[in-house]
Amino acid sequence: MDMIIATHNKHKVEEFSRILAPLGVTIRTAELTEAEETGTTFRENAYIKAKAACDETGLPCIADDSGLSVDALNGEPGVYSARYAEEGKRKKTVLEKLRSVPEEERGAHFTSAICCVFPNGDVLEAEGYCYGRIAHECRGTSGFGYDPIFICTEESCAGKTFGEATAAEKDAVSHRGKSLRLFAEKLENYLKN
Ligand code: ITT
Repeated sequence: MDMIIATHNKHKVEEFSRILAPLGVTIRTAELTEAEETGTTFRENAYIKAKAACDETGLPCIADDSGLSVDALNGEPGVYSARYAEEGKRKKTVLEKLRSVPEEERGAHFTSAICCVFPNGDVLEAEGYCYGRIAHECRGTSGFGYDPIFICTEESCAGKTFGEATAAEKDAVSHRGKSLRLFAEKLENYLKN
């Protein structure tokens, strides 16, 4: 099945494509108006993006809203991950704020909320989480966003930052890997009915 992805983030397009392709979903991009993310949760923002794209194209559209929640910062940057500090200074801002925070209090997790809206109004949703801790400095150049400062403690890339992990190692345990695999299962059931 073909599906339009509602995102302006090319890294998400790459991750969606490589995770969903083996599950039988082909991701397509489209020139879309940027929807204003006025929600207070990842789930609300994912719906806002997918619904706006579906209204604009008349096709099934899928969106992800995601972010990094840091325990020692009361869950910040959370839904504001893409707007936290100036572009290029986001990782540094988190590292700076955690400068004197000890190892055992550097816990963090990523969340990915997926929402797919169909032209008939049907909605499919899925969420995924990935746990780890914040490094003391940037490590690795793979991935995007906060990847170089997020040490994943889950199996397959335990101890590496996502910046040091291969794409396959990240996808196996990442928030987006989990949310998209769950989404693909829900889509399969939806298409059967
Ligand atoms: P769209 O809204 O157009 O999809 P965006 O990048 O603005 O693109 P979000 O509003 O969902 O997307 O913000 C997510 C931000 O959280 C993203 O820009 C990164 O800074 C961070 N983030 C999410 N997933 C990540 C991942 O897998 N690795 C590193 N950082 C991630």
